[in-house]
Amino acid sequence: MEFLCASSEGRISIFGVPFDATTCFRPGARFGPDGVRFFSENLEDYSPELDRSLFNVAFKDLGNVEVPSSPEGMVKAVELFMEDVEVPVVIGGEHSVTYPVVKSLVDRYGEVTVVQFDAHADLRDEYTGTRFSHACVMRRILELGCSLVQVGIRSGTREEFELMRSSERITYLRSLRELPEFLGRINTPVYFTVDVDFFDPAFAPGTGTPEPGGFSPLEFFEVIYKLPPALDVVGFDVVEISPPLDPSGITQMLGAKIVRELILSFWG
Ligand SMILES: [Mn+2]
Repeated sequence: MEFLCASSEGRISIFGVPFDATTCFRPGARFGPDGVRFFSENLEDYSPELDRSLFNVAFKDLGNVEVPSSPEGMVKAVELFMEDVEVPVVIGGEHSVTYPVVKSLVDRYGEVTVVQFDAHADLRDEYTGTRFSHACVMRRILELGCSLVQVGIRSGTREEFELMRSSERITYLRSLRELPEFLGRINTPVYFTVDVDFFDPAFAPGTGTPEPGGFSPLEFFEVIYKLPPALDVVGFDVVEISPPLDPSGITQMLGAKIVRELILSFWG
């Protein structure tokens, strides 16, 4: 099954990374890519807020990357897959899948600003015996030389929050409303990573590590619509959607709508 309105051409490529081997609490995100594709069938191609349709944007759905169960193997497999991808739209999988995608983009563009919507800082140096855990992904991305903009973070260790406050390459935005103005001052290519636990568990219960006190989909989309039109967006991902924990489907449906609205906002 392909994502709604996918075609055989275009420089934008959707692909899934069905990997959740480092998930510490409740796995299931490996079923995210196919779940989001299934629920995309229930979406309209047309976004009334943007007055744009997916039929007017050429994008492919390349299916899922074949990933081994080791995090190091996953990183290699996704990096290899990225060689044939110009503009990635990635459906996870757990958050660790973001690392090899951003690494490939940094190799290509030299400098990338990563905007992270998430409940968790993901800045641990090591977790459960691996440095490629989903709890370490933003620490690894910092090591690539990226600037990091964190939005919605409300969970982490004291050390992670101290790093957030002291690092010159991390900007922590307390309010969603500050994001458009902040990104208006950025000159580098930008990559967006949306961990679905950024949203309040009331709106997105189908995720492995829910964290109360999050944002609503309406607040998120209103900010996306206000982003500067000249922003050089080189890709995005939606991660941590776990279909086994999402019997009503609303989290997968939210993931599908994020994919549609971000494609239409950035490249429509
Ligand atoms: Mn998270």
